[in-house]
Formats: sequence, C-alpha cells, structure tokens
Amino acid sequence: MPTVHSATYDLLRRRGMTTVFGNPGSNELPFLKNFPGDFRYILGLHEGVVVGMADGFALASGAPALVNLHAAAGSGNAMGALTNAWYSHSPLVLTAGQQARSMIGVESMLANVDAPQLPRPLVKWSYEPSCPEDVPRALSQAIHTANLPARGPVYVSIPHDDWGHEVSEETALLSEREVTSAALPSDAQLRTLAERLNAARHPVLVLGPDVDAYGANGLAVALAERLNAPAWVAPSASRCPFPTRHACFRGVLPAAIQGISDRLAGHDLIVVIGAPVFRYHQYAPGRYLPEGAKLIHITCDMQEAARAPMGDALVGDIYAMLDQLVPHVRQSGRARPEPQAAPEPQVDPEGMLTPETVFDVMNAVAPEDAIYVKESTSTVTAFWERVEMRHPGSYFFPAAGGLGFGLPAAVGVQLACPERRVIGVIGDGSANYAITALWSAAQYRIPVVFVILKNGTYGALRWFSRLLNAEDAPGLDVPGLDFCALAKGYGVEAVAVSARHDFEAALQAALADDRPRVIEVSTTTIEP
Ligand code: TPP
Repeated sequence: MPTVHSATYDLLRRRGMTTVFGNPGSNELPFLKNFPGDFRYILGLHEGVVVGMADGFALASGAPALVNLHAAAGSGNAMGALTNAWYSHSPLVLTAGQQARSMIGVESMLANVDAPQLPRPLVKWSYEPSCPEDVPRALSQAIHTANLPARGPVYVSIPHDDWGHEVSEETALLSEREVTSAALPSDAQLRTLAERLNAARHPVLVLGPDVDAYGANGLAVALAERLNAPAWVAPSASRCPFPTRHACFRGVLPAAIQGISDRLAGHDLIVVIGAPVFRYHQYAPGRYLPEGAKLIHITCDMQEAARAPMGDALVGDIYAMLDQLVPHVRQSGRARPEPQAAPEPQVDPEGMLTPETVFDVMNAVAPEDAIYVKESTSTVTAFWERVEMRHPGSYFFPAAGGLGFGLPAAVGVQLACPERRVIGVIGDGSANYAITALWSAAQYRIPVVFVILKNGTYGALRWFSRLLNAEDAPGLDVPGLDFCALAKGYGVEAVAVSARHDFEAALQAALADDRPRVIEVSTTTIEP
C-alpha cells in the first residue's frame, strides 16, 4: 500500500515539483526522511530566505514551487516574504510541519494552534487536513489552487505523524489530473474591446507584471505598434513587460494618483493590461483619470478588477486575450512615438560612483539577456532609464516592497534559469534583511553576481522623509557595514570598488566565474 509519504512524493514528481526549498525542524523530519534521489533540497538559513528563493524560482519558471517550513515560528518568519509573493501572483505551495495530531490540543511545544489562520490574508487558501488519508489530496488541491489564475501562495499544515499512514491505491488518481483554465473573451466582448481601441484618438498602454508572467511581451509590442501608442509600465513595477528601448516605451509611471493623471494627460483611452489599477504608493491625492479619459482594464485577477476605483474591466487569460485582440486592431495611421533620448553619463565624485554610472557599466558589460533582480529602492528610475531589457523575464523587484526579497530571489531565479546570468542589484539597507541567502548561493554554487550599492543610508526613506515632512526621524542611516566581510563569512568571494574601471573589471570577473560573487560599490545618494 502507498503511504502519505510515497503518495506525496509521487504527486510532486508528476507535477514536476522536485525542488524543495526549506528550513527544517523536528516536525518536518518525517516528511524529509528517505528523501528521493531525483529530488533536490535547497536549504535556506532563515524562512524569509527560503520563501524568497522559492518566490524567485516560481516567478522565473512560471510553475508552482514547493516550500517546507517549520510550524508556527518558521511560518511566522516567512510572512514578510509572503507579502511580495501575494502581490506578484507567485504560485508558492507552502507546507509546514505540525505537531503529532494527539499533541496539538494540549499545546505541546511546536503545536501550531489554529495553523490555517496563521498565514492569512497572504495566501489564496490555507488548510490542515482533518485526517492523514486526506494529505495527498489536500496537497493536490494546494498545487492547483496556487497555479490557477490569479496565481498565488497557498499553505498546508501537516501533522508529522501523518507521513507513515497508508492511503488507498485510489490516491494515484491525483497524479493523473490536469487542471487548466480557459478564460477567453466572447466574440461580443472582443468586438467591443477592438472597437473601443480602433475608435480612440490617443490611446495609451499601461502594462503590468502579468504581461511578463504570461509571456505576452511580444503581443504587447504588436498591440503598441498597431496602435502606434506609447507604452508605460504600471506603477510600482515588479517585472518588465516591454522592451525598454522600443520607440513606444515611455518608462514607469509614478505611483501617485495625481502623478499618473499628469503623465497620461491628453489620452482619451487608457488600456491597462496585467496590472492592478493602480498600485499607488506615495500619498498624492488628485484626479484618478485625466480630463476626458476612459480606462479599460485587462487582468487575470478578479480581485484586481473588482477593487479598481474607475474604468471597465475584462477578466481572463492575459496571453489568450491579447492574442485574440491584436488581429482585430487596425494599423493606426498615427505617427509612432519618438524613441526616448539616451540619458547623459554622470560625472562621478572622487572615491564614489553615481548609481547612474553603475547602471551604465552594467548595461555595457552584462550579457544582453541578463536577468536583473533589483532591490535598491532609491535607484529605480535611473535603472529603468539606463539598463536595456529586451527579453521576457528580465527584471524582478519585490511586488509589495517588502525588503529581503532581492538576495534570495536572485538565487531562486538563477536556479530556475541556469542558461541566463542573474545580477542582483541590492541596496546596502535591503541586503541585511536576507543576507544569509549568500550562504545558500555559495553552498549550492549558484553563480549570481550580487552588486551591493553602498550609500550608507535608507535612500528612499530620506526622500519620503522630505515628502512627509519628517526629516528629523531617527533610524534612517546604515553606516559601518562591511559586505565583503559578511560575504566571506558566508563563503562568497567579494570585492569592494569605488572607481568606474574597478567596477567594470570586477563585474567582468564575476560574470566569468561559475560561483557567486559580491561586488560592494560605494555610491552617492540619488532622488528616487
Ligand atoms: N522593512 C521591510 C521589510 N520592508 C520595507 N520596505 C521597509 C522596512 C522600509 N523601507 C523601504 S525603502 C527602505 C526601507 C528600510 C530603505 C532601503 O534602503 P537601501 O536598500 O539601502 O536602498 P536605497 O533606498 O538607499 O536605494
């Protein structure tokens, strides 16, 4: 007879989920024992790192990733990372060990009391099977729930005495299931949408992370070219949905109500695809839409559609909807937007680089299909202006702004995409939230190049402190950090640079290596 253990590994194998990201405790050992030879276990030294690595892996591979956490304490440590996974529609299947069933009620050590409640509201579904026989089915439900649109994290708590229980042969039926979605627009919906686009005098596209997640970047380009319309990236961008040197490309919209209206002024139709409407950040109240503009929202997430404060929405499969829509859009006679001028090089002060120079060097030295995992909060605008991104899956940024994503996600992305090089662009503030990811990169020989921008401060918060009239707030500087020493402590070779040619040489050397490297760059502060 199969057991919960053997049936679960069969199910995971059939779903292609043979990488387990975890940090174990006693509750998890019965799951991990007899670990099959065709599976790999990636140990993270803190649960934020575990979920961050899995998040990068799931985002870059587009497939569910398995996480194994330790009961309540481990799950609690992972919550910050879950904020990002929730907003990036990352299909994470989180499992956590629970005390033996008969020991939960007395609240023994490691009993996770009311376990399904703990990760809410940052999961699509959370569950503890009511009997051992239900564990494989519950995991099957978890995997499909995570993967169906809108994708997102799920959580299953599993008592540790369940793994040895026998289950029915019928459990094998779970492995055979295919669960897919087919959300296409009707002919009438398609016609109405195409008519509105064809009738618009000055349409504009606003593209979000789900365009990239569903590989619809090429369709977004085709749509922009048919409409000869400018294409903006939706505010608080967590992925790159459009080639950044295309003539239609305009950059990332600001994350403020009035700022967006100002940038989109003059357009009569705003078409938002694969993003919430909108992911605002700084408080700058104003008009939601510019004068005379209407908005159409194409999304895979019914919650995004329902909660938007304006516009019409169509919910469905982003790729399939664009694929059907583009042939119905007439080639516009409008002039194509002029390509944006290349930004000027910056002059670096003695003993430091401007972030602009760092990005110019990266753009010149890195392979054209490099993947950037970015977590340096004050340098977002400069990065998008200066680093060309051509291919799908070229950029990942924490979707909820929860720091501690960059270092581990870079490791996970590199694991998922061994054929491309991953460069982590991490602020000296951000790097500390998940620094132990360096250890996983070293131990599993995952050749991420980590570029740490050392400006000695929480740069974005300095900017916010001016915006919020709170410039005297304490706790905004981070002096005295030595990332070369930290990196060496975790087994990663590191170098500190403060001149352009040294950075060029260090980046070239790091990219030629098949092990991870850290480059600490002394940088100036910058306005975000
Ligand atoms: N804690 C978490 C988990 N997430 C956050 N976003 C913050 C705190 C608040 N926060 C936002 S930006 C920022 C902080 C602390 C500063 C990040 O500094 P750094 O990585 O050095 O980037 P810089 O802004 O200097 O480019």
